[in-house]
Amino acid sequence: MRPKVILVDIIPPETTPEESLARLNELESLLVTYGGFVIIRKIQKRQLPDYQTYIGKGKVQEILDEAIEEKANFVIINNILKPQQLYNLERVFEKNEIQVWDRIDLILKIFAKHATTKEAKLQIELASLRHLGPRIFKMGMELTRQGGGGSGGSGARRGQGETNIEIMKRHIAKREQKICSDLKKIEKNHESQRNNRSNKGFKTAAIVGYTNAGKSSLLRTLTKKQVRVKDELFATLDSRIGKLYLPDIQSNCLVSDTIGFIRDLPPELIHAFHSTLAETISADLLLHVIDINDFEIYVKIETVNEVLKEIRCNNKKIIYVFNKIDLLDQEKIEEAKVAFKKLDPVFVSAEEKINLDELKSKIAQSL
Ligand SMILES: Nc1nc2c(ncn2[C@@H]2O[C@H](COP(=O)(O)OP(=O)(O)OP(=O)(O)O)[C@@H](O)[C@H]2O)c(=O)[nH]1
Ligand SMILES: [Mg+2]
Repeated sequence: MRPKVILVDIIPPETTPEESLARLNELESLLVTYGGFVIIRKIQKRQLPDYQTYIGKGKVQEILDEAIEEKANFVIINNILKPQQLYNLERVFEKNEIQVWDRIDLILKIFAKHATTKEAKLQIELASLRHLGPRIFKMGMELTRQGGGGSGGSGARRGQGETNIEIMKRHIAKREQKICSDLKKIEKNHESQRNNRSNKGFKTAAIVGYTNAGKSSLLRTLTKKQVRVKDELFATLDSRIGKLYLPDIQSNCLVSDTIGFIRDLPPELIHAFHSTLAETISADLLLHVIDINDFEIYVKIETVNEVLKEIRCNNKKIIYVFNKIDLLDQEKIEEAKVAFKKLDPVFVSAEEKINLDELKSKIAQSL
């Protein structure tokens, strides 16, 4: 049975109605990708998150009452919560067998569902450990307190609680170390493949962009590489490479596809995917794919640019590729050409194979 979910978004008071709707719609798409369905959507304006529970005491009670009444399985909060806040919420909801997730929990679950390669699986485990780790410590601290950390507690029992935390910490640290060293080995392997390719004189172009923009579709169209294309967020979690012939310079270049970006991703999560993003980081050129029909096009371009900055790729050469023009009429395309003139973009349709020659020429000129 698909889990029933209550979605909650806490937004700053100045957020416009369109923006808040778009945020919730994106969260709902994430949830659908995960396999759940929404029963209640809640938006609350708040200048500052509540220190203890993020959403505030009154809201906690309100949501709990509704969750019980509607037999919800999950409450998902569209923000990044502190471990203590998630822990406090979990304590309230778990009595009714309702799980509480934040945005990162949900994204990690989708990642886990889509991961196929060993590399992707390890990276997700690393990201999960880093996200969940502090919450596990909080649980350990709670044990300590229950075990008699207060003034009346006995030293021996407090000692037991501390031991629990220590054991958990050690266990997590050891696992993290092991994953990092396994990932390093995989990365080394990729690196030598990359060196091999550049020794052969291949130039590389890496496709980047917001999730669902059509990155894998573009790779498939340009290089005939068989890759997963799906109307889902985070369909791709690993990097794929295909060969593209550029008639203008009569030579081949390599094009890589990678994981899509999304707003509100903490840097730790991006860094956990370092190994997958290595192809992007080492590329000679970036193709930033943008869904031209996206209502939030400016926010998404900015989000991708921010992630590129985070992985220190913002100074690379970039071609802006506005995709899915088959869904727009000519008049709208002309409008977009004017609006985005400064980016000097190429307007294509990966699916309908429109304007690919222009894109190839531009790639050839930029390499
Ligand atoms: N109409 C139209 N749809 C497209 C085009 N390119 C991609 N799509 C659709 O957009 C959806 C997402 O495409 P993908 O290529 O999987 O997008 P992605 O950027 O790789 O997505 P993630 O890997 O999930 O981040 C799919 O349903 C595609 O069929 C296009 O040129 N026109
Ligand atoms: Mg993809």
